[in-house]
Order: sequence, then C-alpha cells, then structure tokens
Amino acid sequence: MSQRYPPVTIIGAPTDIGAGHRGARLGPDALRIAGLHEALVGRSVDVIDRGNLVGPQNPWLDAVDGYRHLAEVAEWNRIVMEAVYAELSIGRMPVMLGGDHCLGLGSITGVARHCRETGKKLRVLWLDAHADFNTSQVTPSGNIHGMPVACLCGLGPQPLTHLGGDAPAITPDVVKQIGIRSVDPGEKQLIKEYGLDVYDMRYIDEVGMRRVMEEALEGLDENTHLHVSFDVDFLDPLIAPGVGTTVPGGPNYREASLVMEMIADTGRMASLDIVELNPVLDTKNATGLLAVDLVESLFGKSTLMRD
Ligand code: 4U7
Ligand code: MN
Ligand code: MN
Ligand code: MN
Repeated sequence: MSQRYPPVTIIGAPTDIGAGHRGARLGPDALRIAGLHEALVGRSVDVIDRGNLVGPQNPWLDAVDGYRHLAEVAEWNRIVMEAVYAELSIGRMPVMLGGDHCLGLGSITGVARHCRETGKKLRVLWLDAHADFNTSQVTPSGNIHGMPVACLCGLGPQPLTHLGGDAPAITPDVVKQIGIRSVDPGEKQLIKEYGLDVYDMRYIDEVGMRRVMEEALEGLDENTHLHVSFDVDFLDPLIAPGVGTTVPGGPNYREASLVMEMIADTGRMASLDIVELNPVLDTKNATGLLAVDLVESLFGKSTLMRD
C-alpha cells in the first residue's frame, strides 16, 4: 500500500529530568545514529531535523513533596509544547525524540491545543509497560515520567496541569493504553476512578494484538488527529534492553510490528513521541535500531503480501 505522509519534523528533547536513571538525555542522538532520518527518507517522507531543544540541566536531587525536579520538568515541557505546537501550525508532523516520558505531557498539550484550534478530535495511543498515571500522593518514586497521563487529565500540580493555559488538556476517554503490565497500587485506583481504557498484557494475551488494536483504533475518522506516544519500554526487554524501567512480558517483535502496521493503515497518525530510550543501558544501540525499524512500520513498511 503506498501512502502519502505529511512532512515530518524531528525534534530532539535531550533530558532525563523526569526519570529515575540518567541516560535518556542521549536518546535523540542514539535514534539519529540508528538512522531515523534516513529510514524516513527511505519511506519517501519529507523530513527536517531541527536538532535538539535546550532546557535546564538535570540537578539529580531527591523528591520534594512527592516530585523530583518539578520546576525543571515544567520548563522542559513548556519548551516541548511550544515546539510541537509550532510544527503542527505549519502543517508538519512533529516527531519528538525524548528524553524521558514526562515530555509526553508537553507534546500532547501542544497537540491538544492544535486540535482545539482546528476542530479536530484527538485520540492518543499510549504504548507503554506503565500507565504513567501517578500523583504526588501515590507515586512510589517521585519521578514525574510516571505522571504525565494523570497531569494531562488534570490530575497533578498546577504548573503541569495548566501548561497549555486550560486544564485539563484532554479527557481520559481520548487515551488508549496498550502493553500495560506495571501499575502501582494507588495508581490502579485512580485509573479505575478516571475510567482510562487500558489494554493490559493479560488482555493482549487473551484476545490477541489484532483485536486489541481494532478496539483501540475504533471510531477514527477523517477529522481525527491520532497521536502515538511510544515509550520504548512497551517492548519486551529481551528485544529492547535499553530502557531504565524494564518490565518482563512485553510485546515481541511480531506483535509490536503489527501494532505499528495497523496504526499506519489508519492513515491518521499526525504526531509521534519516541521516549525513554536510554543508550547507556543498551547493547550496541540494539534498542535504538529496533525503534527505528518500528518507526518504518509506522510509516507504512509492511510485511503484507495481500495488498
Ligand atoms: B515510564 C513507576 F514505580 N510507576 O512511577 C513510577 F514502577 O515513562 C515507573 O513509563 C514509572 O517509563 C515509569 O516510578 C515511567 C514505578
Ligand atoms: Mn512511559
Ligand atoms: Mn514505561
Ligand atoms: Mn521508563
């Protein structure tokens, strides 16, 4: 199937300000070295790489009142939000390279602002081992990369929930989480309370990835903006060791490829985050190379012979 994609802008956000390990700050360059730009060109996509955003250093301090680095996290997310919003405003597809997953907050807040202004419906696919729905009261770590979905839904500190001016940036019904297999006890309560759609590994095992994706992608139309937030720890650590928070029992290569191919088939993906790649923990950039391979599938590379 040959498809035209909008022009893409690569935006590097080199920080691990929200994580419990340092090294995700090197993610953007590891993805570049794995050949991200060339892979997109190979899919006939028009690509610009704007290089890396600049933001505060990681002070590597303990949590205060349930948050580590709250001020720096807010600043990085403001910078990412503006960059993502600016690309969408000129008709380009932002591909934000983290960096840790706290940056999903800024990226999706920028996307939500664009959708509000253009009257688009938003759907967020959150590919992750974790639900990232913690708050300062229930977080076991204080690491804000475990909180962005809650903040997007209006649950969190004012500097994070009001990044885009209004809060909440989104309602829980727009988010579909896939691959989840590590949820903290207090987090689980909140997920139930907020009614988040979580396709956990148990459900994936029981019904298969094809049906999960059909459900998660149901109801998309020509007016839908599909945002994909790809936390690399979504993947099974046997194939993707280069992340700070590995959880066994994730999707294998075939399942992950199917996820990406089914997203590509919708033709609706309009923005993308690739986050949590930690090259310091990787083996010869294998995880970076795998992420790039899966991005090719997101842009239409397919094993399908029946089209
Ligand atoms: B990621 C964790 F306790 N839930 O909050 C936490 F297990 O963006 C992990 O998905 C969060 O990688 C992982 O610290 C955040 C932990
Ligand atoms: Mn995450
Ligand atoms: Mn994760
Ligand atoms: Mn992680």
